[in-house]
Amino acid sequence: MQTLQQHKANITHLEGNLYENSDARIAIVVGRFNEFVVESLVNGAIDTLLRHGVMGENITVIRVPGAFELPLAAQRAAGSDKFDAIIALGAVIRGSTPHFDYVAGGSANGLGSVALDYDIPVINGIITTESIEQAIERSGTKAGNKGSEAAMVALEMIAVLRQIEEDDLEDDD
Ligand code: INI
Repeated sequence: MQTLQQHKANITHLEGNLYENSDARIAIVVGRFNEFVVESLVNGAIDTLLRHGVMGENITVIRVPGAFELPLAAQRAAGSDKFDAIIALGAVIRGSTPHFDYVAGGSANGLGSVALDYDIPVINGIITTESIEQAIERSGTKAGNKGSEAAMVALEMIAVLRQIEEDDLEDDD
């Protein structure tokens, strides 16, 4: 009979790395609304992807009017079979919209559905804040850059999904 320690040693652990990305194909869908903030997210995401070995020719940036349009653009990108992950970037600021909850909730729910319907990582890099100041903080100042974080999440998800697939293939052998 195996001991608890032996069972523990036999557990399979899968976790994505961030360094084997030269073939990763990424779509960045961008809601232009609050462009001043959003462009910093786009720059952060692109910078992080390139620094982690993603090739410029494998990155496509798709711009739409606002965050509410992001799920449809993400869905089209997912259906094209041209991408391994989709990063959605936008900024929904409560101060500037009475329908904040609809825009923020609609875009987040829609992106989640695309991920599950199309079996592809769709990363929610939409910042939702009370004020413009908070949005600025999350787009490359005090509180980091949400675009950059979203890019890392995309790379990790691509890697871990590949590992799950490879692990599955090994089981079939
Ligand atoms: N879109 C945003 O991305 N952020 C916002 O803060 C915002 N505000 O304030 O309304 C916003 N509205 C536009 C929305 O995303 C759609 O483009 C619009 O409703 C047309 O469908």
